[in-house]
Amino acid sequence: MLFSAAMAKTLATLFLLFPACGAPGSGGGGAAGDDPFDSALDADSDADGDVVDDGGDADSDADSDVVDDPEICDGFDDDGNGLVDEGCECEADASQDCWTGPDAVAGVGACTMGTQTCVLDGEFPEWGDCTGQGSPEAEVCGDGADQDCDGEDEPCEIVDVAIDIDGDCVTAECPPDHPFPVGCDVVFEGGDSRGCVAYDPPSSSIYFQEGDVCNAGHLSGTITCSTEPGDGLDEDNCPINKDDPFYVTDPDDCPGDGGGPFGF
Ligand SMILES: [Ca+2]
Ligand SMILES: [Ca+2]
Ligand SMILES: [Ca+2]
Ligand SMILES: [Ca+2]
Repeated sequence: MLFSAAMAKTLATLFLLFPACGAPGSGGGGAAGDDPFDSALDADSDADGDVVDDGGDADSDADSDVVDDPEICDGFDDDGNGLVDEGCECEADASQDCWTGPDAVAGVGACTMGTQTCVLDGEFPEWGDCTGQGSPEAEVCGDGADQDCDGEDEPCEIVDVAIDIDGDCVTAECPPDHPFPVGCDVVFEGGDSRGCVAYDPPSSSIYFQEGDVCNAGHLSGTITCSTEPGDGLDEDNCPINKDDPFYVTDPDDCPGDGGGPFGF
């Protein structure tokens, strides 16, 4: 087939027009093989708003949309191609918050928004990469920070509660949000070799007694409290500083005056 004169003229016109377009990234030079209308940034003018999503996809990109939206100039990656506000106009050196992940967690907890700067690349300025945005991490309970971007700091299942109690024959209480004692680490001040821990699950109270009578003394250390009931307290999970420790469920079974069950 031979080219007609009209076809040849059209091709010549197009050839002259292309280098003048100065597509982003071309540097205006238009090296051989460059296609100024096929940038990865979708800088074309086909008006369909799509970059890679023709046909409406059930995609698996980070924006969690089943069918991607067309890119709009909003600081988000609406079409799920990993680029924010590509094709949008901007003023050189301007900056804005940006986000490429799931919309639901944008700016929540550790998922802080990133920043992108408008850069002059080619003839027109355009938004650069979105950098510095946060991402979800494993939650650390009870530290006041929201690492997994669900909007809250998760309470710890177990907390250590400091105790500092004057006296002997005293009780320590787990707090309402962690009501179940599952351990302790306490020091009795006093001269008796015997110490007694009385705890009956799932009570919130632990009874501590030194010796066989209730005298003035002091108890310090920690009790460990959980959101879930435990099996009880013993030498392994609740050490005390006594050579003769007793672990019972009823305070009346601690060593006492009048010959208790342990012969004191
Ligand atoms: Ca995009
Ligand atoms: Ca956008
Ligand atoms: Ca946390
Ligand atoms: Ca959280």
